[in-house]
Amino acid sequence: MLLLQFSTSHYCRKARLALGYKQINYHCQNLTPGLHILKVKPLTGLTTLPLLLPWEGEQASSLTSWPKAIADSTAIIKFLEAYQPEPSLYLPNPDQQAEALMLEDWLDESIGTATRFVYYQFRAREGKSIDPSLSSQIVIQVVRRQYGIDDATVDLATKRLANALAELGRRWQKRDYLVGDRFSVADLTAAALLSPLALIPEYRQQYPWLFTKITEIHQLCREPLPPGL
Ligand SMILES: N[C@@H](CCC(=O)N[C@@H](CS)C(=O)NCC(=O)O)C(=O)O
Repeated sequence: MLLLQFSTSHYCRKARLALGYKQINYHCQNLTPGLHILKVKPLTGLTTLPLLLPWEGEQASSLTSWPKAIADSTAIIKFLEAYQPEPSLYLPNPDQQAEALMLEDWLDESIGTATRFVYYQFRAREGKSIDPSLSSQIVIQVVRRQYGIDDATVDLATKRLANALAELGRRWQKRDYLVGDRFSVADLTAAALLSPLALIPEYRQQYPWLFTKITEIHQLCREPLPPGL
């Protein structure tokens, strides 16, 4: 399998965590932001990464009626569950599974975006010294413009993150897992999409339990720890 990715993207990290959890052999190809569109759009019609090419590098006999290219981390996990059901990231109890998928969607659509806003604001300001090179600062400015990251939107994202962390903390501190009594797509998604916060000192100080959890989940999924951990 081949995963097309941006090496620093937290959504691509989510796909890698799922592949690692299932111990599926795969290769990564890192694409250049902007130029990636030339390669990605013809394959799926979308411009976002991650993108999984399940049969790239596999024997021709593996070619089946399964899709040739899968865009979106949620669709990638759904595909991996069908391709290799064990160990499962989905829960056997239908109500708990519905809750896990709802949390995955909330984390993808709301919290992963809020993390991006807070992270790129930090990298442009207090965290500029992490990589003050011109090329890095240009990428940061392009991302800020692309997503409309400014003081007002970061303020909203910061509040959304605080509410999300209160809810996740309440669940994770009560039990080991966000839903049910075993690891699921909900835990994996939270660990991936909140991982950029590991570089921000305020979050490290205020939410130590979060980074313990992110570390444990990366170890479980055999994925190198995110920057800062
Ligand atoms: N819902 C998507 C979000 C993916 C996403 O936002 N990817 C960003 C990188 S973090 C991207 O590819 N941005 C480039 C673009 O939109 O052209 C998923 O879960 O895969």
